Amino acid sequence: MALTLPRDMGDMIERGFDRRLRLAVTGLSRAGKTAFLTSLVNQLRHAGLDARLDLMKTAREGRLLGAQRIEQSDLSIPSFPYDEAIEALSLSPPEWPRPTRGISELCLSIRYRTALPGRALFKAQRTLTLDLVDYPGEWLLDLPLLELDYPQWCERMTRLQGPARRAYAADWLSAVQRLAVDQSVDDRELAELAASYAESLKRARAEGGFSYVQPGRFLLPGDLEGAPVLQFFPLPGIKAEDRARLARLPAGSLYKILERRFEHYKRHVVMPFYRDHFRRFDRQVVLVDVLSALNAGAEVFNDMRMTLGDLMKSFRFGGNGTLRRLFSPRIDRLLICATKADHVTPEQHPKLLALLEQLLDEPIKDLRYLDVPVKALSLASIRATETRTIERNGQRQPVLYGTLLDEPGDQPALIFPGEVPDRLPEEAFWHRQGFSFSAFRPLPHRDALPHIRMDAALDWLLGDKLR
Ligand SMILES: Nc1nc2c(ncn2[C@@H]2O[C@H](COP(=O)(O)OP(=O)(O)O)[C@@H](O)[C@H]2O)c(=O)[nH]1
Ligand SMILES: [Mg+2]
Repeated sequence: MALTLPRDMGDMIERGFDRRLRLAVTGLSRAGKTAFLTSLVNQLRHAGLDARLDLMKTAREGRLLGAQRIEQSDLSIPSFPYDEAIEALSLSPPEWPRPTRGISELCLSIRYRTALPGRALFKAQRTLTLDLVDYPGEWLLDLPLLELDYPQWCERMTRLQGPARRAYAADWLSAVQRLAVDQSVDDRELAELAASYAESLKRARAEGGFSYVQPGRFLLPGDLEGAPVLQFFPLPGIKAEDRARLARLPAGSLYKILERRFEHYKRHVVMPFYRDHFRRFDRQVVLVDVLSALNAGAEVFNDMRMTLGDLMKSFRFGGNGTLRRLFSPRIDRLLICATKADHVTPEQHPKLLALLEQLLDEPIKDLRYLDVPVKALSLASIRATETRTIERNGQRQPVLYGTLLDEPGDQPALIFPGEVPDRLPEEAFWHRQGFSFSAFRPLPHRDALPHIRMDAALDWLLGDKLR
């Protein structure tokens, strides 16, 4: 008689034997999530063949046999477009995969030989089922909203406005400042104002490079595009201490409508993400594009620092915080990566790592205190440059060799992008900024995708599960 288990129970048994792992990858948009997941899957597919995975113990010991895609476990989440990504990278000339928005998932079955002591007979083949999830880091920026009421949020957003940011929000600000909190507004006017607010966030992101944008879904609305739940905004000048007075305003007033939508957004957009997805992650990768932020200057760099500080709060769920109380997450290991390390020459990599660690100094300290294992790395998921050495003024100097993305003619060039500061830059640094990172076209590839330290990432994320 065939024995079948209810799905949940089968899931539980596999987990008990350490045979299933849910690994989530996040980062702000363009941090390199698609590239990272594509490379991760590609390296595992090529394990035991041509993938270069010396920093991954299981592979080094010759125990990693390979990986195959199997049906994902959550059929309601869009599939991660791995095949499309590989297709783009295989074009001539190769192209970067198209940007994805929202959450996606892919499932791998990894085969390996155990390293447990015992006779050859018992060096059994095992499989680890790996669920991979890609989701926007912007969504994590909404976590703090769960602890704020609408007046508190307004106050916070007003405080955020630096000069460059205010410039992007000028149209919206002048429109919203003409309104009074107690006046009535119709749906159309509200939709227009909300669209103008969302537009200012999008421009601050796309043109200004700013990453602190709230609410997170305004930038990447997914299937909520155009829904009233996304049609609200902070009212400038509102203070948390005015709460009692504001509470007495009529239900149809501008203030009351916005407050209701804000609360609705928290309950029906922010909470479900944590409840339905975040709560189920076992391990988490956070990708940070430190180099692009450095390129963009002081205000953007400091903005990214603040953004990451807030984003990382989602992983600090010890004690009796909101997250633990509401969702009891179970992430037991974290990897934080400075991506696109191939944009600088190899001797700069230690500095890039030091800078990442300084950027995330406070969150990393908090995680260590809570005893969550966390590791930081600099890596290139898909290496787009090679390193060469040139002689300049009698000195040997490493340079990058690659094809610039926005250069016509596709001629490879030798480039020295400059020095990465190994600590948080001071005022003076921004005035004598001596580097410029440009985007490269991916290298043509025949076998496994070229990378830098993806194997170290894999070792930290999976090594203990492949013994
Ligand atoms: N040189 C280089 N560029 C990368 C790498 N990873 C990502 N990029 C660049 O960053 C862009 C955004 O990456 P993507 O993975 O789409 O970011 P996502 O929005 O976080 O999914 C890509 O189109 C590439 O131009 C890398 O490892 N090396
Ligand atoms: Mg993506």
